[in-house]
Amino acid sequence: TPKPQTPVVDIHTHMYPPEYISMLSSRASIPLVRTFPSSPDPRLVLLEAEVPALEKATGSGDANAPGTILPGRPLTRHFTSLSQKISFMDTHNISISVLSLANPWLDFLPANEAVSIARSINASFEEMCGAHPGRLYFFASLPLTSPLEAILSFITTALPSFRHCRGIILGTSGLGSGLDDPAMLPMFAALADANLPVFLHPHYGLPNSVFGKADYGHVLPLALGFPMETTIAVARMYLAGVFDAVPGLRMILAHSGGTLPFLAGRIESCLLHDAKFAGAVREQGDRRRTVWDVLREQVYLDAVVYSEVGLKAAIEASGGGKEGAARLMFGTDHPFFPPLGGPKGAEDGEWESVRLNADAVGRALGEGSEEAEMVMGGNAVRVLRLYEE
Ligand code: 5CU
Repeated sequence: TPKPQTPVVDIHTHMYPPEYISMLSSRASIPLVRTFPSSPDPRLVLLEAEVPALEKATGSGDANAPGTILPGRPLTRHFTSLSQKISFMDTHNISISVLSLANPWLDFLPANEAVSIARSINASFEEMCGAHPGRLYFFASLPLTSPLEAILSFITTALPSFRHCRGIILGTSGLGSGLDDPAMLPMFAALADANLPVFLHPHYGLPNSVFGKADYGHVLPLALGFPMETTIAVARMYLAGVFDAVPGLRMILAHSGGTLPFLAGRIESCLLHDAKFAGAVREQGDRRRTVWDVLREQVYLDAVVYSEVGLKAAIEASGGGKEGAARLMFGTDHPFFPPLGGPKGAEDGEWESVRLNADAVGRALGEGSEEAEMVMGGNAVRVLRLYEE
């Protein structure tokens, strides 16, 4: 009998529902949506690194000159349209997508509006998932600018009403002071009790000053700023003892954990050689859980790293072999990183960014191997309970 095919599951795939785009269109500071006469699509401006270009374009007549590079990215249908998402999935043989609101989520909302907007945005995702049974699930967004009690109540009372919710998406700012903030512990505990993994995603990057004065487009903030942000956030959680305090917490780290697989050894060594931690290290002895233990027990990594070299490091850091491969999950980062400069309509065909990630899985684990199938979908089905009601 033929082997039943494991579905391909994309766990890193974003959308902005229409009400979110309306909010951005009325804003004066990032995140915002702006139209420019020289661009057929409105521009979506999200990142601090895009502010200098935004100021240049809005402060002078340059934006209308032919050939001018406009700030941000074109806001195409790929960011907002459900039918476009399904068509993207079909083009790339993706059976199931676990959708999430893209950055910066609800991080910027006034406290008094956050809960009602969070209800409405998550309800939009629930409706989209309901319209395509078996094909779509989602990571919910939390009203993080609300008082903690309201967030906890959102987790325990609102989220269970969303049948297709399989976790939450979270940025690195948490309640405003990062994820090592002790005030985050009740939230992490509530998520662990609800069996909802946290998909951790960067947005804030590194300060513009570290990237110098020359304009290298989005390369440095996205290739380096995003992964460092994730690495620092998780290292802070580890050093603060969050993983020990909430052993049921499960994190899925975007972009294969930033640079964590590569730097875990250095984090561990710096800790062992730091006077601040020496006493605790001695006292805990063999009971101390290392960064490596946390990676193997409480962390999953997406496979959005675009090369088998990074992917192999991620698998090794997650335990290696089959154990390590069981902790990685395929993703596309759609609608970011579309093909550029091709013929009109190229965005509706195959995306090189998707192929790079799928090829990396085949190269790292063997095309068609059991481990490759686990990463391409089997792990997501198991970890995110995709076929359960
Ligand atoms: O291209 C970008 O700026 C991004 C972004 O903002 N968020 C994301 O998930 N990927 C790429």
